Amino acid sequence: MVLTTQSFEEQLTEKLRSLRGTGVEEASEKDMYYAVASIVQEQLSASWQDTRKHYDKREERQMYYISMEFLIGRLMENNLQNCGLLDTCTTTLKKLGFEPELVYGQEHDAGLGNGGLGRLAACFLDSVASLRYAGHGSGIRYRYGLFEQRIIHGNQVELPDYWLKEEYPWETRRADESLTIHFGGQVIPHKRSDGSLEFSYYDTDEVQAVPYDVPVAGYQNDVVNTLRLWSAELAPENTDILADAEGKYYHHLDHMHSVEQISGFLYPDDSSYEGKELRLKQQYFLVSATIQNIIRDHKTRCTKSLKNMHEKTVIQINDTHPSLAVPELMRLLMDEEGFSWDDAWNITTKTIAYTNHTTLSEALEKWPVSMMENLLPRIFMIINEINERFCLGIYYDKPAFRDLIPRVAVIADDQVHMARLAIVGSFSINGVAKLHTEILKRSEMNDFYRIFPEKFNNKTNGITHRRWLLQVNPGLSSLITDAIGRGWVEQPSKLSTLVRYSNDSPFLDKIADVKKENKKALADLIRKRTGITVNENSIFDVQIKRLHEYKRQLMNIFHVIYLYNELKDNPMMDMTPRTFIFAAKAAPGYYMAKEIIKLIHHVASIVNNDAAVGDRLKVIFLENYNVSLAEKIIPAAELSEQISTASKEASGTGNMKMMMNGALTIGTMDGANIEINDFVGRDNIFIFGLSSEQVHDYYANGGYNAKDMYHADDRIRRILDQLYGGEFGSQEIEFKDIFYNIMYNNDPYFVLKDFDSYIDAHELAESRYRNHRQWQQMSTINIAHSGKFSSDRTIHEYASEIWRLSPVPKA
Ligand code: 26V
Repeated sequence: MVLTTQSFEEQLTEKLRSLRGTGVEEASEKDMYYAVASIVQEQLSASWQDTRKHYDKREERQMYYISMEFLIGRLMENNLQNCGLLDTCTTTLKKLGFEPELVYGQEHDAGLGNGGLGRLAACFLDSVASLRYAGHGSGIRYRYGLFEQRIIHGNQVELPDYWLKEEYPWETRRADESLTIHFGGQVIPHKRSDGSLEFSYYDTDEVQAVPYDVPVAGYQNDVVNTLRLWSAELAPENTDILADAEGKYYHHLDHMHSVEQISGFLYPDDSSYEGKELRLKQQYFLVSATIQNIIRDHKTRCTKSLKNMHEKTVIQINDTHPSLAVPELMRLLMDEEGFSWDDAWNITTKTIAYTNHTTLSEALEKWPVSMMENLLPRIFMIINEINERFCLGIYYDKPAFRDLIPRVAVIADDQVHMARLAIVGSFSINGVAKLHTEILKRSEMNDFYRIFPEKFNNKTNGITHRRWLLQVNPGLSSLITDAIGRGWVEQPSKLSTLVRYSNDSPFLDKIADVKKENKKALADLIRKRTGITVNENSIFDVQIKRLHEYKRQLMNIFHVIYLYNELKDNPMMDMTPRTFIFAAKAAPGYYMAKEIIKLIHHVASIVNNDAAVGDRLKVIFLENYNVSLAEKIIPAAELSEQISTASKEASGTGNMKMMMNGALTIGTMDGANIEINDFVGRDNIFIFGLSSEQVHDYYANGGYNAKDMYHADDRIRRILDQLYGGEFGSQEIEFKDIFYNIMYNNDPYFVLKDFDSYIDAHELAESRYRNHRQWQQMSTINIAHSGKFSSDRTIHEYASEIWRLSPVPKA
C-alpha cells in the first residue's frame, strides 16, 4: 500500500494518540519516532507474511547466515527508504515542525557486533533481500551490545551499552517458537534392536532459546526476510518449582541469572581469542537454536523427511564462531532423526559453507577438550568421531598426505581446532578478498588446500550502496542520478558510466560542492562534540576502524607528529591545512591499543592548542565510533587511511565505503585495497609500503632491524625521542611502552619501515589536492568504480557459486 503525504500525516496523528497518548503539538521527538516506526512496521508486516507464504508455497531453497554478530546500526531510515516512504516521512515531519534527523536519531544503534565482520553480515542481509534471494540471518539478541566508549583524560573508559532500555520497535518476540538447548549432563548409549547405537542424555541443564524477529526489507521490492535473534531464558518447566525453603528460592534466582547471561553481552574483543566458557555457551546456544529451527522449518515447508535437506537448505557460517553447526547438525540428524553416520555426514557436508575473516593467529579459536567435554558431552563425542574418521580417511585413502595429519587433525594438543572443524565439515571455504584467499591457500590453510583444493574460493567483500551512498549522502546521490539516471540504485555497476564525467567541469564543480557541504556538516558535529573548530578548507584525512596494532593508527599519528615538527622548524612552510580525524574503539583488555588512543589524544592536545600551528593542523578523535557516527563521517572524508601492515587486513570494508563517497585511498597493497587499485588504476590511489610478500619474507627470514631505522632516519629518531622524555612525554605521561615495543620488540608491524614511503605518499596526495580539478577527477573515477564493491555483486557471487540460489520470482 502506497501512502500519500496526507494519509501518512493522518496515520501519524492517530499513532501518536493511540500509542503515546499525545497530539502533534505536544509530541516529543521520541513520541514521533515511535509513531513513525509503528507505521513502517505495519507496512512491512504485510509483505513479511506474504514473503514467508510465498517461500513456503514454492518450497524455496533457503540460505541461513549464522553469525555471532549483526552490526545493523539504526533501521528507521533504512526501512523508510526500502518501503518507499523516506521522502514522504521527511516532508511530513518537517511540515509538522520536526527536524527529521532528530526524530530518526532517537533510535539507539543496535551495536550487536564488533566491527567489520558484524557490519558485513548486516550489509549482506540488505543485499540478499534487495536481490530477492530467500535468505535469513540468525544471531544473538545480546542485552548489552558493544560497549559505549568515553574518553576521560585521554583514556578510554567503557560503559555498558544497554540498548534495550527503551522498547525496540523493530522486533517481535515469538515465544511460541522457542526451543530448548541442553548443556552438560551425561550421555548414555543404548543398543537399538538393529545393533545401531542410540544416545540419551541425563541431568542436562536446559535453556530456552526465545526468538525475536527483525524484518529485513528489500529495496522497494516487497520482499521482507527475517533476522532472527535468540534470547536465553530459563525453561518454563524450571520456573514453577517455586521452592518452599528460602535457600532454594535464592538458588533458583541465581540459576536464572546464569542462564540469562548466555545472551547477556557481546564479547568486545575481536583481536585476541580467549577460551572463556561463557563464549562457548553463547556459540552452542546460537548454533543449536538455529539448526533446530532450520530442521523445524524444513519439515513444515518441505517434506517431513530430512533426506533432501541439503537440496532445500544452505548454511553460511560467519567465521568459525558458529562452527559447532557441524557437530550439531550431525547430532540432530543421527540422534533425533535416526540417520546413519554416513547419511548424516553426507547431508551436513553438503549444507554448510564457511567464510574465513582473518589469518591472525591470535584470533584462531581453539577450545580445551576438557571444557568441551564437560559443557557439550555429546557434541564432543561427535567431534571426536569426525576427527578420527577424517584422519583415518587421509591415512588410507590419501596416503600422500599422511605427513599432514598432525597439522590438520581437528583435535590436537588437547584442544579442538574450530577452523579445522569448519573446513572438514563444509563444502566451501572462502576468503574475503583476492589476496586474503591466496594467503589462505598458499600458507595459512595450505595443508587443507592440498587435501581439498575444490573447496576453496574467493568472495571479495562488499557494502550496501543503499545505506552507504543513497541514504547517507543524498547530495552526492542526486548528483549522480542527475548525471546518469536512477539505474545505479538497482544496478550499482552502472556507476561506471560516471567515468565519462571525469572531464566534465560543471560536474566536477558540483562534486566539489557536495563534498564541501558534507564537510561543513561534519565540522558542525565536531564543534558540537569536541568544542574544536576545524578549518573547513583543510583536507579531511580520516582513519575510522577498530584500534589494532596491525591497522597502524600509530603510523598515522607519527605522521601528524612529523608534520608538527616540520611546522615548528619552518613556521612559514607552505602546506595545505589538514584535519586528521580518528575514531576507534580498543578492546577493553588491549593495553597497546589503549596506549595508542592515549597518544593520539596527547598529540591532539599539543597540536590543537599551539597558536603557531593555527588551523593548519588539527587532530580530532571522535569518541564512541559506531555505525551512526560512520554515517556522518564517511560522506565528508577526502583521504581514506587504509594503512595496515600488508597481509594482515583480510579485506577492509571502510575502504569501500569511503571510496564510494569520493574519498581517495592512501593505503598499502593489502586486503581489498589491491582490488580498489586494480579498478581505479595507480594514478587514482596513493599506494605505499611493503608488499605482503616482503612482509612475509621478513617474518620468515629476518633482515629487518628497527634500531637501524631509528639511527638512520632523523625524522624517525626525533619522533621516538619525543615520546619518551621529549615534547610528547611529560612527568605524568610517557609513552615508553610504545617506544619499547618498536625498539626492543623490533617494530612488529613495520611502522618505521613503511614510514618514509608513507610520507612520500602523503606528499603526493597533498600536491594532487592543490590541483582541485585533478582531485575531483580522481574522486569521480573512484566513485565510478565503487559499484564493484556493492555487496549486491558479492551476494550474486555467493548465490550463484556457493548457495545455488536464484532470485525468487514475484508472486
Ligand atoms: C574474533 C573474535 C575473537 C574471540 C572473541 C570475539 C571475536 C569477535 C570477532 C572476531 C573476528 C575478527 C575477524 C574480523 O572481524 N575480521 C574482519 O572481517 C572483515 C569482514 O570480512 C574484513 O573486512 C576485515 O579485514 C577483517 O579484519
